[in-house]
This record gives sequence, structure tokens and C-alpha cells, in this order.
Amino acid sequence: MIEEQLLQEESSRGIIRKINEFIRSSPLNRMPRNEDLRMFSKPLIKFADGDDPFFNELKSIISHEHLTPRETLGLTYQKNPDELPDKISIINWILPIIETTRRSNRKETAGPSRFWSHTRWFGEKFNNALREYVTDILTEMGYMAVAPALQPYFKMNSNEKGLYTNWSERHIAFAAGQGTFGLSDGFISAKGIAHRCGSVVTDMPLPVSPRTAKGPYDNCLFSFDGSCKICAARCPAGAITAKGHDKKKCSDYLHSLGYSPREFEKGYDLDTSIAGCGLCQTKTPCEYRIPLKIQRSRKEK
Ligand code: B12
Ligand code: SF4
Ligand code: SF4
Repeated sequence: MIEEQLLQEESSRGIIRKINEFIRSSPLNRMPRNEDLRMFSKPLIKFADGDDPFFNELKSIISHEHLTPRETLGLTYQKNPDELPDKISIINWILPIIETTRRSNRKETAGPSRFWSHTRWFGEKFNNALREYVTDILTEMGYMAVAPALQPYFKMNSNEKGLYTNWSERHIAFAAGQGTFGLSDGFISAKGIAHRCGSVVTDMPLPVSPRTAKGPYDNCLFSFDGSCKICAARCPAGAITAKGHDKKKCSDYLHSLGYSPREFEKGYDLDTSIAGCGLCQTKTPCEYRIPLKIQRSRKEK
């Protein structure tokens, strides 16, 4: 048993080392036209148990279509999920957005800064390259591995609340103990809410990271003591209220920014088809850390 644990620890250290190196050295993690800037800083990497009962709960929290990790491996390798190995793991990463980008977005009030928009577009291309890289290193070692977000069966649908997918990276991050949601719907990790995240499912046995949050909104000040709501005040679409985040309002606003000539008039050079926004993720107490008030109260306990 102890030997198995040591092996798992060693495997996890190897994976963490390789991901860190990829983030440091990949030319895809460079800000277009500002090559001296990396889009993301050192990641937070954690592991979830693929058979955590939480994944079945997601079928009611998100949709019955949301896949369990076992289902994704089964679909990819055309196997019955029950015939897969006993231990399934998930590797989850949080890619913190660099300070230069966050600072540039803090100044904005109507739409994203150019750096933020480029991080939305080119940063996600890098995130996809990382998904592929992690899948490749695992399969080269003889393990099964899949990045569900890159699969042909990855789907985006909508219901009365707005858009949703059958593989929600934020809920995977929650399962891996990376943090919790906030009033804005954004995911507040130890490095805050301004990040992008991703995951890979594998049969490589890995040590499960502990999930310390008691509730799904523990890292948000509004949930903590009813205060803050700064994200709501920052949102140009009026999509955030004490009741939460209106995905449809948010999504309509983002689409209105997508190709808006207004952006060009303002001197932006977006050259992307998706603008993003993220005003609710900058100039907030949760931007790059868990709000200090919450951190202090945890230390006192
Ligand atoms: C569809 C989508 C959108 C839609 C809808 C957003 C949404 N809230 O779902 C629109 C177009 C509006 C959108 C906007 C943005 N997005 Co978007 N989007 C996605 C996508 C593709 C799927 C999200 C999904 O499936 N949601 C499912 C629904 C059901 O979940 P939800 O709202 O997240 O979850 C709520 C409930 O489940 C609730 N809940 C209720 N009961 C319970 C019980 C428990 C136990 C738990 C845990 C939760 C829970 O908790 C959640 C919060 O309220 C993901 C990528 C991915 N594959 O995950 C990126 C993603 C969520 N987007 C991201 C980003 C960055 C953005 C933007 C900032 C745009 C930008 N880049 O500038 C904005 C921010 C909007 C916001 N305030 O959250 C990041 C999020 C990073 C973060 N820090 O949170 C993601 C993860 C992309 C990525 N790879 O990093 N997005
Ligand atoms: S800005 Fe305040 S209310 Fe909004 S998600 Fe962050 S901590 Fe929560
Ligand atoms: S909720 Fe949507 S529209 Fe509002 S600030 Fe956040 S990303 Fe922008």
C-alpha cells in the first residue's frame, strides 16, 4: 500500500514537472506581438479521483448529458466504462493570467483590454496545446488518456439558464480541490478568479488532492458575509446580481463585443472573433487570490 502511494507521488511529481516546463517553454504561451510576455504564469496542478461520486451529482447540477470521467475514457477507447481499470484519475490545471494583462483589464469599463482578449483567444489555443501535450505524454507511457474538451463528442448546449457543456472544466477544478465558484459564476482558486483551466482523464494512478471547501461558494466574499458584489458593479451588461450570474445577458453582451466596430474605434486591435470580457474577474478582491478577509478568518480558526 505504502509502495503504491510512493509510486503515485512520484508519477504526480513527474507530471507536474512536465506541465510546468511546457508552460515555461512553449512558444504558444506567448502574447501575440509581445513575445516577451507569457500569457500564463506558474500553474496550479491538482488531481481528482475519477470515481468521485461528485461526478454523478453533476448530472443533476449541470445536465444528465454531463459525462463522468469513466464515460469519457469509455467513449474514447470504445470500451464499456465498467471494464476500464479500477483507478481513474483526473489531472486538472489552473493557468493564472499574468499581472500585466489583469492590470490592463482593470482599467476597462465597457469591454476587454487587448491583452485580455488575446488571452481569451490565443490563451485557449495554448490551453488546447497543453491538453494535447498531457494526453501525449501519458499515452507514450502506455496509459489511456483523454482531454474531453477536445473530443468530437464534446458538446455545447443551452437550456433555460443559458449555455452549458458536457464537460465543465470549472466543476472538474472543484472536484480536484482547486477552489470554489463565486457570485459571478467565476471559479476562485488559490491564485484567484482571473485564469483559464483545463483537464485530462487517465488510468494512471495519481494521488487524490484533498477537497477542503465545505460549500460550492466558500471562496466568495458575498457568500462569506453578504458583502462585496464588486463583480456586479463592474459588469457592463448588468448580468450579475445578488441572485447570481445571468448567462444569457452575459453571453449576449460578449457577442455584441465580438465584432463590434466600436472596439476598433477605441483603438483596439483585437484580430480575434471572440472578444471575451472578464471585467467581473479584474479589479475585484478575488482577482488574483482568495479574498484576504476570508483567508484571515480561516487562519483564525
Ligand atoms: C459556456 C461557457 C460560457 C458561457 C456561459 C458561462 C457559464 N457560467 O456557464 C458564456 C459565453 C456566458 C461564458 C462567459 C465567460 N467565460 Co466561459 N465558458 C463556457 C464553457 C465553454 C462551458 C461552461 C459550462 O459548461 N457551464 C455549465 C454551467 C451549468 O455551469 P456554471 O454556470 O459554470 O455553474 C454554476 C452551477 O453549476 C452552480 N452550482 C449550482 N449548484 C451547485 C452545486 C455544487 C456542489 C457546485 C460545485 C456548483 C453548483 O455553480 C456554478 C456557479 O454558479 C467553459 C469551458 C468548459 N468546458 O468548461 C468556459 C469557461 C467557464 N469560461 C471562462 C471564462 C474565462 C469566461 C469569461 C470571463 C470570458 C472571457 N474569457 O473573458 C466569461 C465569464 C462569465 C462568468 N461570469 O462566468 C473560463 C472560466 C475561468 C474562471 N475563472 O472561472 C472557462 C472555464 C474556460 C476555460 N477553459 O478556462 N462562458
Ligand atoms: S467580486 Fe466579490 S462577490 Fe464577486 S465573485 Fe469576487 S468575491 Fe465574490
Ligand atoms: S458577467 Fe459577462 S458581461 Fe459581465 S463582466 Fe463578466 S464576462 Fe463581462
